[in-house]
Amino acid sequence: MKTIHAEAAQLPFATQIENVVMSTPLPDIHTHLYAPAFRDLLLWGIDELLIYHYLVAEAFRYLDVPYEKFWAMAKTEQAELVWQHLFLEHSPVSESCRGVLTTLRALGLDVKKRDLPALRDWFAAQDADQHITHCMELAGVRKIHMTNSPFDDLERPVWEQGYHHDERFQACLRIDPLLLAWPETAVTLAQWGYTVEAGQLSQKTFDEVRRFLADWTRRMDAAYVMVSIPPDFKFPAANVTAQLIENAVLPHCREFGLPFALMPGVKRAVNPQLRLAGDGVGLSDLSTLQNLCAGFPENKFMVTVLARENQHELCVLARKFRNLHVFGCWWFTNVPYLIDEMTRMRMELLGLSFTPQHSDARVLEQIIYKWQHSRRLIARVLVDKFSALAQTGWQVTPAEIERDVKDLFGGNFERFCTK
Ligand code: RAT
Ligand code: ZN
Repeated sequence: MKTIHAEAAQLPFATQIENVVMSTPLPDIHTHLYAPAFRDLLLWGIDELLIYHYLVAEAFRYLDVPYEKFWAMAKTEQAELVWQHLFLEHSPVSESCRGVLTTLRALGLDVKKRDLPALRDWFAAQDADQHITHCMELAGVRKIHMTNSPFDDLERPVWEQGYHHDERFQACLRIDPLLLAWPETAVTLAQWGYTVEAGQLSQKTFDEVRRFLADWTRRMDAAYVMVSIPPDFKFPAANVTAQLIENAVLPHCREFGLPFALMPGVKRAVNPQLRLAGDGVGLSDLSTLQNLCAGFPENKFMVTVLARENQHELCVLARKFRNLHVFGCWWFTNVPYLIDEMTRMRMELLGLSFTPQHSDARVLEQIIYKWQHSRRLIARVLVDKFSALAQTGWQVTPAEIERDVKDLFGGNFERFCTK
């Protein structure tokens, strides 16, 4: 009887929680989207949606065309192949397939017609700049964090020629080649006028790497410095990656007050023939993260891990170290089953002191489905948690619900960044 009463009593605030979660504007704190000034780097439209690397990996489950033949095709042909195999010849039940349909529906397009040429016509008629704002409104995203690499030959010239800030976008400095391909990167830095030595990590080299990081942090006005690292990454260690982190990246982040975003667990190019779709996942040794958080209390670490099996340990670490901010359900964990599990576990261990999601969108319109799907799951978890509180007699006010959702959707993150 008691439960029935509690359930009946929870109904009005369940609707309110859902409404607040579905409508609160939020910053998307990690994407691969670009402001229009970066021109072709901003991907959008139905063909790009269909050849998203998450879908390409799924399509190859059914395709028997040789990899090289697929890559030699025009994007439109690749998209047709994906459409044929993942949408027409089999029902599109995977999260990435369903995402395309959620997106089209939210844009007002009729998916049941299954009419790819008509979809192409609709996208071709959009004005790119207005379309960005429209997609952000539909997703409830108020700021898109980009992933900006000085090492990208298409992107670098835009910064060097003077990028005009677009208030919808926030830059973030991505440094994977610096930490994971030092011998080649040292040559590049030397060509750009930084006095570094590839063979020897002297104090001079660390200072010059810091000068490089400072120049690009200022040029981009970056919100944080970021790297994805393989599962076997260790810290402390005598290797170049660990040395550069300790002597250049961490002092740089301290000087500029920036979080260092770490994304452990990716095994790059498990199947290189799949190109961008060919990366895998491995279990990380998070004692590495413990060593970083404990050894550098003046640094801030924002972390998402790729392996499901690392999620619990990450939560426990965040209970020990307040300089660790847990965020997002990354890549292979960005599926309803795991978002639900991870969000519940995080809330049960960390309360509301984390950022439940980022989109990792590579194609503009993906922010619509990624956020719609995640918001629904987060709302369900919150309804359960507030219902459990109601059963104790604790009452939350509408203002408190709004406060808590705002914290989850950007408030916690923004405070962490300005600490
Ligand atoms: O999720 C993705 O699209 C991956 O390809 C990666 O880009 C990953 O998110 C990363 O930032 O390394
Ligand atoms: Zn990413």
